[in-house]
Amino acid sequence: MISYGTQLVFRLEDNSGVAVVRRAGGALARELQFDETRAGQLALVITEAATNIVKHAGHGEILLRALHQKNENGIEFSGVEVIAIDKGPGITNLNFHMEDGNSTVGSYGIGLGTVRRLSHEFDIYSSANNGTALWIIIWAEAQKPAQSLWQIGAICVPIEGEEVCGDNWAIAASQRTLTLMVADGLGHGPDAAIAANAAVALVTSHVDQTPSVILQRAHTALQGTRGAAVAVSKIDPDNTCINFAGVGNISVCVFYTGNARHLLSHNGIVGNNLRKLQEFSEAWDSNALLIAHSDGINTRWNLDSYPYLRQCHPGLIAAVLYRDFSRGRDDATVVVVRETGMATGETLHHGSDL
Ligand SMILES: [Mn+2]
Repeated sequence: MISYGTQLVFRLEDNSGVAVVRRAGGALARELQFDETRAGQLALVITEAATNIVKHAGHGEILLRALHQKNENGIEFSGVEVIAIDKGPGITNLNFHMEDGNSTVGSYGIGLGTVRRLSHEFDIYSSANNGTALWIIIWAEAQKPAQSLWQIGAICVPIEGEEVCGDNWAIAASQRTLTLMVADGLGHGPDAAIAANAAVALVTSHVDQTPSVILQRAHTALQGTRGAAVAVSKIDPDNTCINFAGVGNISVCVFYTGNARHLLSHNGIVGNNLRKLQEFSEAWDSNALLIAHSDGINTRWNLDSYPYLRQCHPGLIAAVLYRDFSRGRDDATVVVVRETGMATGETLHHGSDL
């Protein structure tokens, strides 16, 4: 299971922002002890992504964070996740631009084909007039860690102007079950973060408990804090079910082939006012997709209006939903989970038939 560092957000408005995000990537590479070659590759990839945003879309965002993953033999991998999003014109001939040497920015850029070649994980979603989203991981090591049972994508960013995020999320695996919590501390800023962090800290230590027990523990742990909206989902693929308990405004939805189910949270504030605690169970299958988000994301999104996005890596799905539905006046969190085994990453996904 991957562990995720704090996501850093860079809002790009002009070329001066490109250097800022490149330097931040350099700092992450040093922290994670990337060798010179890998650090250089990360810098190239970030520069290309950031330059493309400024050049083609005018503005957009780059999100960076450190990743850590231990494999079965206890060997630790460190990597950097790069997400680049814009609402620009989109790339009209994705296949052409994915070929090595075909640059989208004329003679200076390295081109998307090179970005893909330098990245261990790469997925892109672009649609005409609706922008481009890019999701990349570069590991410090030559080889990437072995694929785990779960594919996870997550965005968790503070409202503009705040240093810390008042939302938080955590994922923990026990055998083949996966427990996910999304928590939104009341309001935003440091006090909201204290509440959200106290809630998500329980996930690893309570990974064998049911969602309702975890929620009850969170209620106790959050006494004296501002309180939070908290939703806990536990996916059990062997028993083809997902168990769920939530209090407050966290939206959780499971998508199946052809239909979807919203999981119901009760009103209340964990740590303050837990009126009703109820656990629900829904079906899970190996093609299902879980999407959970805080109320910093508008609920009016519809996956059907994004052709092929469902097949993309969850990191890309989270990025597109954040890009298009972030309310902009609250912290925003989206977590997307699916089982591995679906073909992703190696095919190109177009948002429209260009
Ligand atoms: Mn909120």
